[in-house]
Amino acid sequence: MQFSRSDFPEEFLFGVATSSYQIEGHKFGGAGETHWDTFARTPGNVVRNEDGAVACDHYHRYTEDLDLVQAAGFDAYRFSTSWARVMPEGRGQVNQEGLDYYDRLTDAMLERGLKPCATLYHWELPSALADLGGWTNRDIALWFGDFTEVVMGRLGDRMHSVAPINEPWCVSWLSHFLGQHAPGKRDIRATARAMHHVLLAHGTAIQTMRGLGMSNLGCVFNCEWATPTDDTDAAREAADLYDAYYNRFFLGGAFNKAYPENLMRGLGPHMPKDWQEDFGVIGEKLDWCGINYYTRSVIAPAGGGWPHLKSVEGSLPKTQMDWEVYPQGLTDFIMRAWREYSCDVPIYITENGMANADVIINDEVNDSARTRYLNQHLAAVKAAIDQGAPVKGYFAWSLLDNYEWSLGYEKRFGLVHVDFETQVRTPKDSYHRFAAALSR
Ligand code: IFM
Repeated sequence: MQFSRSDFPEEFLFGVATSSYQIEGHKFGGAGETHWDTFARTPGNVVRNEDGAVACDHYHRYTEDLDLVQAAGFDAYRFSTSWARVMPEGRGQVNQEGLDYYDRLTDAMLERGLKPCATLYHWELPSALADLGGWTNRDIALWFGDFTEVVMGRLGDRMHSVAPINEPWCVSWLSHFLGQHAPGKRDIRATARAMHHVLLAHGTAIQTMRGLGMSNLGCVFNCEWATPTDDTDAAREAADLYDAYYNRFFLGGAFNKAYPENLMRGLGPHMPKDWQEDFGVIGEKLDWCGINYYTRSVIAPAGGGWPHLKSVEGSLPKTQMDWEVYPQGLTDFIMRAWREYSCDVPIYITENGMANADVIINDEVNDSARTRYLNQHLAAVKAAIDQGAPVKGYFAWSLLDNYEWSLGYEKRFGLVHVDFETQVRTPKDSYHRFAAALSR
């Protein structure tokens, strides 16, 4: 690594991130069925129809995994809680086994000196709630508030930080407009509702946690830089609209209590009734802003229906996901979030990393491409800090190779290699280099 801990401000947190469905093994511990289980079982949705039934078996191996986090010298561990593990039907009865598991997990972090950074929802919606319309049903905000109360009523006294929902764009647009994630809808009315309700649920959860006396509450946005394909007005407008529904809708709703006008021209007719009246809840004051950053998209105008745009192939080097490596976008997003949205509250990079076709040779994984990617993006964070941005931490995605949603187990994002047959963990070269950098 080209950096050391001392290159960053004294209190700067370094961590790794994971999520429940991607690593735990959903079939263990009495968890209820989720929309990802059935989405994965439906042909054509997920590579080889793979699901999270076993994943990395973190449910049983969490102490071994947290030992790896501690041994590398990380300060914090970002994890998520599975709604269906805690409340198998999404409402009503609590699965004590599930709640006990998160209780043990939390204590195991604290015993290792790791700060627990929770995300309440990272995509596995209980099927019983999906049956009721899931994110398109306004009541989801209330159901989510109840779930928040149950989980944080038990864990809240030991959390370092909490975000209600991971990546609202993925929960709504990716899953209801593009149909690439569960529930696999492609419907503009469903999309508009899901986009608004995901923010309403976010605000409701923040209010619930404030009611429990909790602090250090934030939101985790996935941000993707939109570059116009050329210098024409049409390309610039297309990129601006992409930026509006990917980035500005969510940042703007949560921090500025407003949605982008160019987006509302197309989406407005499909929004739920009286949506403007919900900003009091959606815009609940936050203590920090989380940015997940991986790549940019190059955007061109296109025919067909609204939004009349498409992503086109860019010219930069790409990762195993086919995502362009564009570290400048991270600096630019931090500066923009700071100036236009989060202002004086701390910014955390809550996810950043790359998938790579890693293989074990002689018990080692040489993933120099990942080390290079991490170096470039940490330099991008540093550049923003040097310009005055209040960035207070960085979490690498991910600790372990895991279930990459519709791409199954093929794409490897981990600092630690996982053999999904034997569950053997092998720290990659990037893990060792990160550990060395943190010790300096
Ligand atoms: O694996 C995902 C994670 O669940 C959310 N953020 C992006 C990661 C890589 O695609």
